[in-house]
Amino acid sequence: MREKLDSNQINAALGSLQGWTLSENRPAIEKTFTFKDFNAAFGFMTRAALIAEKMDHHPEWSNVYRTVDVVLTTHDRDGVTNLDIELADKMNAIAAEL
Ligand code: H2B
Repeated sequence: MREKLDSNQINAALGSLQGWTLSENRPAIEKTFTFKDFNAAFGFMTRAALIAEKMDHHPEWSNVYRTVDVVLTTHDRDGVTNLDIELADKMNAIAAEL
């Protein structure tokens, strides 16, 4: 699960991850989530944090009012792995419930 993906594999995965793009300056994927209000944004972060901790895979993220900027990368591999893809997919699912 922690094999570094090459750019073809990353692009293939991004094809089914709505809103996620490859970061420009680093081997990472990113997305800006926008919610109804701060409550929804923070609810998203709370749920995502619990999942991230279970996966032992942690996002780089920041929150301003109702937006959450997320960057996912696997520091141990200095690249994007399936763990990033999996967490991105779970974050999309959480956001879809809010
Ligand atoms: N999160 C992310 N995003 N990348 C990692 O390489 C990583 C992590 N490594 N969370 C984990 C923790 C590692 O440091 C621990 C020791 O398992």
